This record gives sequence, structure tokens and C-alpha cells, in this order.
Amino acid sequence: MALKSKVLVVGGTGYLGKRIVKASLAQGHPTYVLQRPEIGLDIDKLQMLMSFKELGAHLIEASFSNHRSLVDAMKQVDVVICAISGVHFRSHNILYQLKLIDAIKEAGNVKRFLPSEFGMDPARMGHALEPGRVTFDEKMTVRKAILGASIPFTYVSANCFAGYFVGNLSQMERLTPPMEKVTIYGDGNVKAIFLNEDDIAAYTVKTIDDPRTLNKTVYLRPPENILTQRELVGIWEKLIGKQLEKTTISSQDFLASMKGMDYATQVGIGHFYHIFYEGCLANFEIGEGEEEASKLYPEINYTRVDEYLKRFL
Ligand code: NDP
Ligand code: GNU
Repeated sequence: MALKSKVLVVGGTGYLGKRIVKASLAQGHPTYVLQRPEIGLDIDKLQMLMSFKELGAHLIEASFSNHRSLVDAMKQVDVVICAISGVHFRSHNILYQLKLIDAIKEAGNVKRFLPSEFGMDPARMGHALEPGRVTFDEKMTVRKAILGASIPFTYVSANCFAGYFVGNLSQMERLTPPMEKVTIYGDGNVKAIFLNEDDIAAYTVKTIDDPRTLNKTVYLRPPENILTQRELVGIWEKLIGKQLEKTTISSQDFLASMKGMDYATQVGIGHFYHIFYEGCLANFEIGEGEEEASKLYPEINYTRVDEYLKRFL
């Protein structure tokens, strides 16, 4: 068995990042986590980093504002997985990755870089609505820099995080399932794809030493989690033993609701539109030069949506 690659997780105390750290350790990789001096007095982040050390991970101090420190960090590992945050109130965190790419290029030893993608495939979102399109434009800027620096990569298109789309039956502005009423997008019969974040992390780590995923986009499409919103609601109704009152909203009315909303909400409305009206996650075949994770790694017993929803009972 070839030696397991040494993995550096950037964004390792984040919502997805912490799961990637755990998956990397669970899959037997020597695991390193970036420790940013900027976290300062964020005691939760610091204590999470310490807990990773107790689990066997190593911390590497480096700052995005110190190129030398990033190069020294990259020199210590074989694979870099970045899970830096996406759109948050006009932040441009995704573009911080350009500094990572400069450091990876100078270090010269990194054999796989996984940038912070983990959603809709930005290469298929050229038509995306403003302002939510910024998420995809920034991710494409990062991809361009990766190609320009000839850095070996894997892009993980993770579809819908269960935490943001399953727990709430894909209702916006909430994370828990409704018990009385639910809003259905259009006819509610558009297929979406839902992933428990722990499974996203497990699939992601599976790809890093796999020659089949080198310089490829890997889509996560676990078959039983490819569901329409009506199917998702039906699973919850079965669990609670009652029907919810359903109100449908047309795409016109849904998009009109953007008016006057704050930036982050407008971003969300755009994303939801592409997912639940357009069906952008499942309206294409996975073709040449692309892979699907549940086929590559059938050994991953992914969490089904009904299992995930049981926590809310
Ligand atoms: P988080 O909001 O949890 O942030 C992740 C990490 O980003 C933080 O822990 C921090 O790293 C790092 N970070 C934040 N701000 C800065 C900064 N100014 N400088 C340096 N590092 C910074 O991210 P998520 O886990 O929510 O998102 C990760 C990825 O997943 C994104 O690409 C996002 O688009 C995608 N996503 C997809 C969803 C889906 O449904 N498909 C849902 C949510 C996210 P540190 O640990 O070092 O402090
Ligand atoms: C989802 C959100 C949930 C937003 C992606 C507003 C990038 C992707 C599926 O921006 O931050 O209520 O692909 O009221 O490529 C937001 C992000 C989710 C949408 C998470 C996302 C999905 C980002 C909301 C809300 C639950």
C-alpha cells in the first residue's frame, strides 16, 4: 500500500473544514491544519485546533498575509485541501486562495490541490443571476490561476449541504423543519441533490490519492439523495405522520422577492432559484473527464435524507 499522502487543511476550523480534518485523520492521512495568527482571541477556533492535535493532527502556523509562511507550510505536505468560506456579506474570501496558489507554485512539491468549491459547479453557472453569481465568478478565477500555475487539482462539486437545505426542507432563512406550512418552489418537482456534510468530507478525502480524479471535477450524486422538493417534504411528513400545508411560489414571485433584500439574502435567492426552479444540479449528464463519487467509492455508506431528518424529531 503506497504511503498515505500528508494532507494540509486550510479553513480547518470551518463548517466543512472541521469535517475534512476529521475525515483525513479517519482515512489514515498524516493530517496538518493551518493555524492562522489572525484568529487572535477566537477561543472556539483555538480550542478546536487544540482538539485536532489531541486527535493526532499537526498544526502549521501561517498567515495569508505572509507569503513566506505559506510557502514553508506547503513544503511540509503532499496535498492541500482548502475549505475557506464562500460568500459572506461582500467578503471575497474565495480569492484569498490566489495567495495559496502562489505559495504552492513556489514550493513546487504539492501533488494535488483541492480549492474551496463544494457546491454548484461554477463552470456550469456562467448564466447565474446577480449578485449570487459572484460565488461562481470567484471560484472560476481561482480555477484559472490553478491552471495557469499547472497545479494538479481535483474540483469537488458537492451539491446541497444537508444543514442548509435538508433540515429546513429547503426553506430559506431557517435551519429547522416546519411543522405546519411549507413553501414549494414552482411545482416542486425539480430534482436537487442533498449531501450530509460528513459524507462530503469523506468523499473529498477519498479523491486525493486517486489517479482517476487527477485534474477532474468530481460530482457527488448519491442516488437515494437525488430528490425533488416534494419528495423531500414527503419524507418529513412520513416521519411526523402528518401532511404540511403547502403554498407554491412561482419563479417570477420568488425572484421578485429579491427586491429590497440585503446582499446575502439576494445571493441566497439566486442560488435557490438555480437549484429549485432551473434544476442546475441534476440537469446534465456527467461526461468525459468528469467523475461521480458514489460510483467511485461505493464503500461510503452515505447518510440518506430520512436518516438525516430524524435528528429533528
Ligand atoms: P465557513 O464560513 O465555515 O469558513 C471556513 C473557513 O474560512 C473559516 O473557518 C476560516 O478558516 C476561513 N476564513 C474565513 N474568513 C477568512 C479570512 N478573512 N482569511 C482567511 N481565512 C478565512 O465556510 P463553509 O464551510 O460554510 O464554506 C466552505 C465552502 O463550502 C465554500 O466554498 C462555500 O461556497 C461552500 N458551501 C457550500 C454549501 C452548499 O450547500 N453546497 C453550503 C455552504 C458552503 P480558519 O479555520 O483558518 O479560521
Ligand atoms: C449555499 C442559504 C441558505 C442562503 C451552493 C440563504 C454555494 C454553492 C448548492 O447562498 O452559504 O437558508 O451549491 O436563507 O455552490 C447559501 C449557501 C445557503 C446560499 C450557503 C451554497 C450552495 C453556496 C439559506 C438562506 C437556509
